[in-house]
Amino acid sequence: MKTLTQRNKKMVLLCAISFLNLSIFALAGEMKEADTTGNQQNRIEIKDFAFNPQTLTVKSGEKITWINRDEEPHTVVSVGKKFKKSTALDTDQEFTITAGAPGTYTYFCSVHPKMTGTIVVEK
Ligand SMILES: [Cu+2]
Repeated sequence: MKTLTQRNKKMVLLCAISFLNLSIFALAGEMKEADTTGNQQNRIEIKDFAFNPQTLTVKSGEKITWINRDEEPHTVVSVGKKFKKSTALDTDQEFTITAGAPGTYTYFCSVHPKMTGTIVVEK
């Protein structure tokens, strides 16, 4: 009888350990997922003569990629030439820069100057 109780205790302990292990696995999985998202590129879609999202917040050193989803050519030009300008982007063509010093950067499309967007670079 005594041995049975001890065995039961052992089983309970084993169950607890495997449950803990599972929780740790779940936690590690979540952390990995969050990490992957953080490493993803920051994308701005150009569609229907607008930059989407209109304002994008990134961290210094991260890449920012614009992609033109319109049938019209568009450009990305920094107000005050704070970063390199793109060529005229054809449909599905991309343009990438690396975010520099923290600050707020506005840009526009030189073909359609009413198209504007903002990039906020954080430390
Ligand atoms: Cu345009």
